[in-house]
Amino acid sequence: MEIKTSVRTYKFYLAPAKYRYAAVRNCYWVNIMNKNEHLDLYFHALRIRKIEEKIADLYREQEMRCPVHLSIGQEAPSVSVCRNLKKSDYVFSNHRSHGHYLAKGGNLKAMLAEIYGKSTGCSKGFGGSMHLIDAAKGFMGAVPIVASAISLAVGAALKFKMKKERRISVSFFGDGAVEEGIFYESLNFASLHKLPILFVCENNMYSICTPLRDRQPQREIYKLAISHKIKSVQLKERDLLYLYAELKKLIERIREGKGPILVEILTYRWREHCGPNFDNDLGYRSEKEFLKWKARDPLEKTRRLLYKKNLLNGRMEEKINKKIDIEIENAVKFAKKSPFPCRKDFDNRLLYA
Ligand SMILES: Cc1ncc(C[n+]2csc(CCOP(=O)(O)OP(=O)(O)O)c2C)c(N)n1
Ligand SMILES: [Mg+2]
Repeated sequence: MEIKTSVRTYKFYLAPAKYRYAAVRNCYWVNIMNKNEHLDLYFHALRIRKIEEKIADLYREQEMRCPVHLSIGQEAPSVSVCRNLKKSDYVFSNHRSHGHYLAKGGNLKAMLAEIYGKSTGCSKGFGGSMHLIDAAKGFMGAVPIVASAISLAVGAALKFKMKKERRISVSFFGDGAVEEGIFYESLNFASLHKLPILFVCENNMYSICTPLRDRQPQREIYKLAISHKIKSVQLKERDLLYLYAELKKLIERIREGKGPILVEILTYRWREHCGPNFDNDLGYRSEKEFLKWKARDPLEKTRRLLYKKNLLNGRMEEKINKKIDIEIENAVKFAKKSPFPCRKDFDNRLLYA
């Protein structure tokens, strides 16, 4: 029996024990999932990437008048968490929310219309990219005030627990959010009441242009949860199949009523903090660092893995790409031709900034 590891092929039974265990560890997530799950993950991550690349292209036309925080390069956390959730579970998000919204099943047409400020948008054109919501799909909203949605997710988890519902609440936030007090209050409360909540810290090492090392003492973010007696793990961005399998175990544990978990996922934003451009020339991070992370792209790693396992081929890839392209084209057409909110839509509404 031969088991392939990412390093080389071992004759499984002849290999020393330490290599045998490593080989099994490296492969288990490929074996426990079925073919449809593999392709589903790849499809959704690719879809998010292509949608955001389209937004980046169209942004130059200056018809989208709201800021956009793209998650190109960071699709893996969204997909590997949200594809493990049920429609009835809740997701709360931050300013970089497109991936979370789409992976949870949010409506693409309503998202693009919102970014174009149109009345058919998911916030009726009043909110823009940072105020996405699709309550029917359990995406309960994006809030751009850093860390502020963490407490909303805790509130939802409290409701699930009080009503004895087997639903879970998920809070996505960045490494910058752990510098806010509400993060610690939320961990404290969730731990005390053993709430069904998954805290997901997407650590891309930057808060706008300031690196982690200039903002926080040198220690691992996930370990902050230990003092609150919350189980916590750090996951490195590998392929989507691995992340999905790891998160499945964690999410099942929460659903069984075993209390909150904090997961820190190491990731990297490819484009500028806000906007469609690359910004490696600004001087706060280097082209070399960007290229290092780009070479580790979980989406590309997954694609290669699927080819290797004969789960994907050129024809299938062409079909997947075409399906996504057509969907995006239709959604853009819908958003562009939708009307702006009219004067009377402003009556009795709160406006967001
Ligand atoms: C309370 C608050 N402070 C400052 C800001 C301005 N701000 C917007 S995004 C951002 C960076 C957040 O970094 P992080 O949480 O790591 O998320 P990332 O942008 O890296 O995904 C900041 C400081 C804000 N929106 N809210
Ligand atoms: Mg960050």
